[in-house]
Amino acid sequence: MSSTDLDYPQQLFDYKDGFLVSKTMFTACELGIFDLLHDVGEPLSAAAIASHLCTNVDGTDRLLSACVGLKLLKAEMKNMEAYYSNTDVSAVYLVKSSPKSLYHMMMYYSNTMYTCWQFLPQAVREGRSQYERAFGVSSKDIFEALYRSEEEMVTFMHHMDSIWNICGKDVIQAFDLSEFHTVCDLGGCSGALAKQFLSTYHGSTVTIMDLPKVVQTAKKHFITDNDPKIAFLQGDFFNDVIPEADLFIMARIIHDWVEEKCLQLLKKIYQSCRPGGALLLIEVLLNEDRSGPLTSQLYSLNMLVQTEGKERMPSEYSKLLTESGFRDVQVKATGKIYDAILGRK
Ligand code: SAM
Ligand code: ASE
Repeated sequence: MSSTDLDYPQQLFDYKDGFLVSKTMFTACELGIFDLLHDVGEPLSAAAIASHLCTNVDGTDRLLSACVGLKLLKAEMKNMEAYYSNTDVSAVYLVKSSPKSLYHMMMYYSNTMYTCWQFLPQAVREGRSQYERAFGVSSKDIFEALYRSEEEMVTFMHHMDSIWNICGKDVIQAFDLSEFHTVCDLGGCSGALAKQFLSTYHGSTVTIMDLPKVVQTAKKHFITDNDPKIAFLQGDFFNDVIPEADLFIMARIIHDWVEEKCLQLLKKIYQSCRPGGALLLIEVLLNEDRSGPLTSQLYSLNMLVQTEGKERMPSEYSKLLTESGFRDVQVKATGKIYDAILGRK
């Protein structure tokens, strides 16, 4: 820390205001400010925006102004009045109908995660999920709690989907997987990553195995085209048969569970994996020396407040895979949030 930081702790002021920044962006998304400016296609005044959205003019004016400070909106002055429009980043990522929209991710953060994180001190004291305290749902299985209503399940699934439109290609192309034809995506949710896989490896087919109510919700709310290369299988990967495959994909699965359940699941996958086959894990990674990345460190706290899992270091994933029978474990960093780990049978 330089002496100027000690005289004036800007860093701490920025951190303290972090949640004010998040909540401002979430609120602008929730109220539909970016959607309105996109639909209208021309700059609007605060009064016009408030009138369209049925919101208070003064409150809307302050929210718009803060969004300008955050570079989520641009303001231009005409006759002493500000006219607002989307910046490029808002147009691509915050407009709900955009192909790369993060709208649902923002809503999941603003509602579910924000509520859970109010109990971070309790989570650290007790070393366990605060889902029950936050939402009053008690359940042995964290996913039963996570899917406490159909609406919540749809938001969670959209949130899970949205990242793969942005960094799905990077994780799928981290290794050359073209030799694997029969692929099984365990806990593959609505199939966003499976689609990215098939758009790179045309000669393969993917079976997505997920809980029955997730598969039903995927079919009801997410499947727009009937891709013959994608099949859904309803089941519980802990208690039901895992189909045979050349390649198993598990994206953000291992980080949900305690060591013992991870090993139980990985050993079961090894049994269903064809000789010469492989397992691809997709997870955020922690540095071995605990130096970061900050995103992974924060996500590990999120796993504490929401699940029974945690984020891990490459050495921890290598150990889990090796103990389950896999060999030649390779770790590839993509430079984005999620990295890839491959183990072979
Ligand atoms: N792989 C997806 C991704 O990265 O976008 C989804 C990851 S999400 C954190 C975990 C997934 O595992 C959910 O889709 C959940 O329904 C599924 N899941 C949880 N428990 C399961 C079980 N016992 N059997 C099958 N799927 C399960
Ligand atoms: C899970 C992943 C997530 C279970 C609950 C979750 C995420 C949010 N809640 O497996 C996504 C990854 N983490 C973050 C912080 O976005």
